Amino acid sequence: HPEYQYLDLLERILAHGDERIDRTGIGTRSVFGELLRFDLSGGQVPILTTKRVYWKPAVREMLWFLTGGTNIRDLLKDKVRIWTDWPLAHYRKATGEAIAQGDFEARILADEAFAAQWGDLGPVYGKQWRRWLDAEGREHDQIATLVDTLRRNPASRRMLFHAWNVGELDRMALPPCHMVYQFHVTSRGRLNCLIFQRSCDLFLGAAFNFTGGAALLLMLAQQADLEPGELIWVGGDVHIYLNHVEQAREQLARTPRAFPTMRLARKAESIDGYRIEDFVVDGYDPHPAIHGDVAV
Ligand code: UFP
Repeated sequence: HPEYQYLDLLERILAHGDERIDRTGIGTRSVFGELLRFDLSGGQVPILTTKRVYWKPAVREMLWFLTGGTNIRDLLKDKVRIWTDWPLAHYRKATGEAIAQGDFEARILADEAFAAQWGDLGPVYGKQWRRWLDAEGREHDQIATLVDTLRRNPASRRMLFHAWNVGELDRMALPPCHMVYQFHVTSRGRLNCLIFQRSCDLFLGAAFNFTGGAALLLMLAQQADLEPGELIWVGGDVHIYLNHVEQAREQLARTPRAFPTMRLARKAESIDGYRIEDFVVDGYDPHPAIHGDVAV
């Protein structure tokens, strides 16, 4: 079962990871340089089964990246709360107000000016993917260019998009983790995607990143009239936070079940036309969710 690639990595990090204090102060066990590959050609996607993964928020996040948005307000409208921690921490620090997460989110939703001031994450993924600003002041839509190249010149070795915009890193709430996506089309018309993720919270983040990546691959394949191929994930610093160790052990005690299938119910008019309702996941029968706190 392909999920054992993930579980074996989890186990190896618990057993042999280098233990160190990280930026968040929580501490991690970490390894460097890992590769996992998942074959999507049969319709199955790597939505982990050894714990429930909330795949809809992961897909919604990917759709939000594609809109080019960088404000958490649009995510909150879809009830996706995974990016709130960073603006919330910033707000608390800047104002000294001990506001609860729910109250902060309610204000972001209710008050557009408040959202503009406190809900923006800076030039994160969406901005770089859709409106990378070069030194001459021109904007580059890397996604549109990618779709165009997939259609016109699928043998290209230059099909990628990148979020690590060095000159804008200091304005981002979090520098990109999954920072490069490279694509490859086989002679038989299968679309492969390689994700390079410089830093990976293997217990919480990875499951989301695989799911979002799979959704992206399906959309791009459909737009370019290709069949889904492999999703290849490369991790730089792959770590388990010390406050996730018990949860990881619990997950390791479970046996994976068959991966679900994911398909698109319709072909959107462009890469910008997909909605969450277009994603159909069948046969997802995971073990129960396991909670873990996000390191901010
Ligand atoms: N992280 C992920 N996946 C993501 C994301 C963040 O695993 O999609 F946005 C984790 C990795 C790391 C932390 O634990 O968030 C980012 O911290 P740093 O910038 O110090 O690597």
